[in-house]
Amino acid sequence: MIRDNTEGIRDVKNKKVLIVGMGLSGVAAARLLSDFNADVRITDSRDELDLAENIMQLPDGVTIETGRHSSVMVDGIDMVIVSPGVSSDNPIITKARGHDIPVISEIELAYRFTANIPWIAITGTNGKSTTTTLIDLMLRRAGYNIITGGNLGMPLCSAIKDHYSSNSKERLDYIVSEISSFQLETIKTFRPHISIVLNITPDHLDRYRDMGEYIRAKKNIIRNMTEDDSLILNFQDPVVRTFEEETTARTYFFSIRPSHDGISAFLRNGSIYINGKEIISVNDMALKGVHNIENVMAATLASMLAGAGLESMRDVLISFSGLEHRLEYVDRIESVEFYNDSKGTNIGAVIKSVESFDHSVVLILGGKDKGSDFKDLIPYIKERVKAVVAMGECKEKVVKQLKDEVQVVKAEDMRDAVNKAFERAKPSGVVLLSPGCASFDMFDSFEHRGQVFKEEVYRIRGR
Ligand code: UMA
Repeated sequence: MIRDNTEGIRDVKNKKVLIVGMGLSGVAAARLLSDFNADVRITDSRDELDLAENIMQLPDGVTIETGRHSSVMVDGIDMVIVSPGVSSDNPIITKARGHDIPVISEIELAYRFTANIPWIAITGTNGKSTTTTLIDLMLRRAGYNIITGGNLGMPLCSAIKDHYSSNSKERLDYIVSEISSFQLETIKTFRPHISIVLNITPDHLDRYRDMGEYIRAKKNIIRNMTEDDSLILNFQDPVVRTFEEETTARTYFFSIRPSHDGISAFLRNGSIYINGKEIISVNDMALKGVHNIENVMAATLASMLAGAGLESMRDVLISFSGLEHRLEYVDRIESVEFYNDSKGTNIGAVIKSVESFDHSVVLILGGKDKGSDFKDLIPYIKERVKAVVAMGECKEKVVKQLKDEVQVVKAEDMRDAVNKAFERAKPSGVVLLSPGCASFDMFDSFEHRGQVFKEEVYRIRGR
């Protein structure tokens, strides 16, 4: 089933490789490739000053281009590594393809170095990071030697380079990886031994022509899986459910509803059951929110398939209360609670977060538009949201789409948004930052946006 990893190493030695994008993935790929004697060039559209820190991390001998992607960079190249944020229709990628030069993602590159180790891959529109982290914790608790990374923040090429550099003789049991649709667009041989598809709802429609194109990218996760591999799917998601028809991998379904035939993990009377056995009562779990029940079912199924014991999984479920910026409880001031869900960058994520509260939510929405339709929020807003505070580049769109359903006020910046939300949430209620948009109009990243939100909440507390 598993190939020898020397194939990956032979693939790059003395090969001329062009990396497009000098962010986390590009720098990590350059460092790994240089260790294995590839001849590396890297190009980024940002200017040199902006990229100073990234350039400092590049190994000696790498040819660097900044401020543009000139087409000569492709000349004489054997392979292109494309960063996830670089679209496939970028002219430099089109030129490489036109010359029959293979274009692969950083994840595919990482896989080629480690195809002798079983990979566990997690994708979906929402819940990927939490599910990936749960599996990481469960497998470590069970005593496995693993590497975890991917879209979560630590590029796999980086983790793999560290593993090789440490000269560790210890065998890796698993590689656990959060995988985005961007990373899946350019896989070729990538074949996870266990895959999870959590859900697929509209996202990144500024990059994809339509939902069909987004779904096709996600579906690449099953492309190379065989009957020796295991696929874990959300039975309640009509798109995800159909993946079963297109794979020979053994399929396991999880469902938030009580069981029927063919469902491996389900919820009954407030407890999670797997293969007919009660695993844990939801009340005993530290993670809250309906969507997290699905994440827990998927992670527990995957960890079981990987061989983790029940006790190590239960320990994690009792203690792990969630990741920063994902429906993170921040503070309670007077009788108003503040939650930071800055990672809620699409409408599906906002819905899941809003559904976690009964009523009296003041929702901070807006940022850099990804082609989202805020009208999809209306049924949930009607039930649970008493006001919306709109901010960022697409605030006028938020106002236009929601003003007939709920009170919508505009905010200039995060301070203004938090102040206005607090005033409207009083005397008691919830202020929820779940923007449904990317952060790059006003912040460096979703983490930065969440941090600024929390600072504004602490500022109110200190008043
Ligand atoms: N760039 C170009 N030309 C372009 C576009 C971008 O040169 O046409 C350059 C930018 O100037 C920048 C670099 O590419 O210097 C950025 O590359 P990137 O956007 O691919 O970002 P990385 O820093 O490599 O981070 C990526 C993921 N980013 C994206 O998918 C946009 C990170 O996911 C991931 O954590 C990281 O690799 C490690 O694997 C972030 C993300 O937002 C969190 N992901 C999306 C999501 O979760 O919704 C998919």
